[in-house]
Amino acid sequence: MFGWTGNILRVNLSAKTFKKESYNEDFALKWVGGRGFAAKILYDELKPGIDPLGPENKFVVALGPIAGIPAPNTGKAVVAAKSPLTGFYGDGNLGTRMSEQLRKAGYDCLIVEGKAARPTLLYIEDDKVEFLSAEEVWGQGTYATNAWIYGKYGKGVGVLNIGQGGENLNLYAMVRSLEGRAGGRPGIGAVMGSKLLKAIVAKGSTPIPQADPPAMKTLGLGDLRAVGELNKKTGWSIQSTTGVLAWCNEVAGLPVRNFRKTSHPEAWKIDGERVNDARIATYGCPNCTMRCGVTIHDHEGRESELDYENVGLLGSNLEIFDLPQVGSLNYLCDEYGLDTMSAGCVLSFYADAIERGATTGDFKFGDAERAKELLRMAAHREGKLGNLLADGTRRMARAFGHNSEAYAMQVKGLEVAAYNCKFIPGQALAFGVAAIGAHHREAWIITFELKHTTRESYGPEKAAKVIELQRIRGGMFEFIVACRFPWIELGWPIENYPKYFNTVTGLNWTLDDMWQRADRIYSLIKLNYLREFPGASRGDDYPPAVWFDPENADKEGPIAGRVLERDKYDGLLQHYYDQRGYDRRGIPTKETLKKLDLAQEAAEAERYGALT
Ligand code: PTT
Ligand code: SF4
Repeated sequence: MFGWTGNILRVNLSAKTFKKESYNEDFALKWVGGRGFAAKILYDELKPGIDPLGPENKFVVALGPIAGIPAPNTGKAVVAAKSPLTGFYGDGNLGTRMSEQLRKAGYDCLIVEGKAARPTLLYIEDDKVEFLSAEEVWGQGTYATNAWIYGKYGKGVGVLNIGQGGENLNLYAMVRSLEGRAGGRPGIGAVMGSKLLKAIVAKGSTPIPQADPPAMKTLGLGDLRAVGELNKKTGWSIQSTTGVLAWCNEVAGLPVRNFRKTSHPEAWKIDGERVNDARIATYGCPNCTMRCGVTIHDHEGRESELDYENVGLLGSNLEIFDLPQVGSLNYLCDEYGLDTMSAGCVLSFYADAIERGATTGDFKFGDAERAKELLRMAAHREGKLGNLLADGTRRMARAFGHNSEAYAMQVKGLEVAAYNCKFIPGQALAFGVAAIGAHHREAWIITFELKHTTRESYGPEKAAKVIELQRIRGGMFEFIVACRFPWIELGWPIENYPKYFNTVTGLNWTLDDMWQRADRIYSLIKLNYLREFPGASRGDDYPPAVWFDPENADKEGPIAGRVLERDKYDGLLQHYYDQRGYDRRGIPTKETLKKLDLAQEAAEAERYGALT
């Protein structure tokens, strides 16, 4: 077997034991790696109903066949667990040298079980595993923790760590890497915190097994250079992801005032041009010649790395149009290890709920200083309010009542990304049916929808596009494990990815082989959801109710008077189910499960009444 090490490292923090386990070729070919490995392992090993913050939950780091190989943008890793925010499978994908170092240590996957007795740093070096004290940095943010680790081990190691948010079990706490990236939106950092696992460091010395190393070296290094050239030519990295803000504002798709409005005259103050003007440095993940991270000085003079999602949800959505202040909120999320996207939605929901009279409080849209205090309180679960804010919008809405769930911007418990779908049906569907809740990772259909189709359409072509993107974005890139940006932002041909995969593994897969695995993994995550929530219905695949509310329509601008239409959305959802081979409740049919080779997993789900 080439491309896979064939090994999983299983660590038990309670017993301070570890085991090198091997897996066979059938497992590798069926689940490939990354999200595929994580979803399968967690499905098989976790009983439905367990407490995500209890020792029975497992924290998984999973890599894929091309992760860590010098080739375009392979410096990524998947982190996964049962999510404390959504109650079912959750994951994230972040830039980290772990991708290479864990594989060089001999493992494609790490499973962490149990709970440590004291704050722990898990150190992995080839066959050695050590359970070291992290008490010195417990209570500290990710910047100090990264500096401490850097001081001990230098820069060549793979590092994942958490901040105070993860330690205090904030339900949208993230995992952060030494490279400053963050992943695991649905509270995967809180799962690390629940295990008193402050950090993981990995270092390896064995080359990753490859079918044809010289061919891969020539191909990978040549393509890294070519992607770098293409990037220079397109100029994409000048604004990077923050370039999206001006476009969203123009097409009435920007979140403003808890998604009440879709554009704002002051949006230009925080757009990509302003971010580039304020740029002080450029960041990149390992094996990347695009380097999309842009840092600016925040209000307090610290260096803060901005992406579109962060600016949209901590900026326009809170009506904060002061870039350094947005930088400060972003910095605090990184420092505490909170997901900027959920944090932005939590704060905007809180301001909205106060304004609409569902609760009382002293926070208003536009108040950056109070927003900073609220983030601190949420990260530390300070007092009643801190606890409330740490639980995410769905639980907050349940606590507030007064029909506030209608404008809590989440699907399946995960807060929506920075695209205001008041009248963008395809993107609304993409959020509704995204595997782990309302993440744009799965299907970012908005540009296709607004550039190549009409906003009015709820036709089958949009359902088909969502599935196509789910296969590519939520599928292939998540199981071979590479960053999707060369493809999506520079138009780097998608056919290159099976080429890298085949050169590393010695196989001969086509894109269709990739899509087959993508569909299997997507449906396995669906089974995981159904097993956790038997009786789930198509209503679970709806976006927030406020997007259907005529009272919430824009009063002026390109979509004045328009919102999503419920009966038409329902029709679009049905197109999606039909094309996926799911029944009217959104449950995969027996034939579909058989076709996807999920019969054994389906039988398991059936025991919990998930398919009836
Ligand atoms: C991702 C999500 C995103 S998606 C952003 S900005 W984006 C936010 N980044 C955060 C951050 O930073 N700090 C923080 N405290 N919270 C944050 N929350 C948000 O997290 C990310 C890039 C980006 S920037 C995107 S779109 C692409 N995502 C990829 C993906 O998901 N898969 C893949 N194979 N390739 C991808 N390439 C791009 O990577 P989550 P990252 Mg993160 C600081 O993982 O949980 O999915 O959350 O991944 O390495 O930080 O890079 O406009
Ligand atoms: Fe990381 Fe950006 Fe490069 Fe992707 S394009 S690997 S997110 S720096």
